[in-house]
Amino acid sequence: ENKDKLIESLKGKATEILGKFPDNRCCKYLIPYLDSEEGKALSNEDLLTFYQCVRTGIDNEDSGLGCYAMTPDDYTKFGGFFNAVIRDYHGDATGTAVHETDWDASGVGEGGVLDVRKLGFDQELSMRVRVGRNLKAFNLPGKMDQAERIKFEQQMLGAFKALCDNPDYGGTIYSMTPDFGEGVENPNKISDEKYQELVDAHVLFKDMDADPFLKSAGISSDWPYGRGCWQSADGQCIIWFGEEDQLRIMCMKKGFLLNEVFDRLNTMLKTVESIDGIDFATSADYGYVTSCPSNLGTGMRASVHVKIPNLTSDGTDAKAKEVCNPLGLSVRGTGGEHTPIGADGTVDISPRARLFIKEKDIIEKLYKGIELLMAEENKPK
Ligand code: ADP
Ligand code: CIR
Repeated sequence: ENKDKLIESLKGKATEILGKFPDNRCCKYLIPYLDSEEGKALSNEDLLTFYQCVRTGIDNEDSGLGCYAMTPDDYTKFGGFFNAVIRDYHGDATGTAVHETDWDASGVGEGGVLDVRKLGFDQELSMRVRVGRNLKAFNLPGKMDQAERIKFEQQMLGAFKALCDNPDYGGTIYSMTPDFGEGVENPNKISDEKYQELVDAHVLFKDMDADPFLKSAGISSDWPYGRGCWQSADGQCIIWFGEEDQLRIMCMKKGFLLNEVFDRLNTMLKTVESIDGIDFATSADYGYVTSCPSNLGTGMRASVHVKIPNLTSDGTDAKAKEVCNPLGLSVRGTGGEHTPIGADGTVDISPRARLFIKEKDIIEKLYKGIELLMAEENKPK
């Protein structure tokens, strides 16, 4: 009876929201899903998990996706729902595409070199490539409780120590976790000042509690337990733990050659995957599993910070988005998602595609995207 009530309430809210926000994919697909054979057969327990997955899209009416997975299994358990959302968002009209991984970028650019100086840049660009990854052995962050967050951090400490001991990386572990529970001290705890310094340097992520999308999904719960990062001695390799995905693995540096951050990340991932206890969750159809369906597949966001004062002369990113959208590029602020553009007109540009695209094609898309964007920026008025 309670089950029927929850189903009717979800469908009612979804219908109401769709009247105002027809692009809310969670609301669009949950109605036919709950009416389908698969939806009707959900046990009470699974229905509650499903509610946890879609709650963010009900609470945040302007969601584009409006759902997160709570465990890697959810993508199959609620397959009828997620499959519809995923193939719509990622533009797979065939409905049958299967994700393939390919990091071999030796054929892109000129002999594998993507040099932004060829695009007219005479100053170094800040370049970053990250991937989202999750371990099979743990729940996705939305379903983790404080104890599991601590356990996950403690398990990762072994991997981070292995990287610190590796002469190619070295480095430091920074943790925000107040304590490991039951009076156990956290040896890597940083001060609030250090945390802010690392956020300002783009090394650590911002306070997740301030993000209503993550909050409704439980992804920001128990903040700041189980949150922090490892950073290599040269500062360029970083692994976040406890953000939207269990792990965000990245390379970041200032330079001219986009392929450098891409190739170094590929090398670093091979090292990380060879460490005991690191077994990433994958899906046969969707590649690497991430919390948010937008990141499935490669889990990759490849970005640069570029200055486009003409396209941002009104102080907003409106014109930049107008130009970037048809190019398949996302525009973010200089502090990341949901932050303002830089005062000098600097924005964060990255290809939007992550699933049903190869890693090597993402980095090439970024290079070509910068070229097309700068052509618009420099067009005589
Ligand atoms: P994600 O990239 O993991 O999806 P965000 O968009 O929130 O998450 O960005 C996280 C952090 O990475 C922010 O501090 C952002 O400024 C920084 N960042 C992203 N791209 C670059 C870049 N090319 N150069 C410097 N910092 C970057
Ligand atoms: C949404 O559904 O709109 C949010 N949960 C964020 C989705 C992914 N991020 C994005 O599109 N930039």
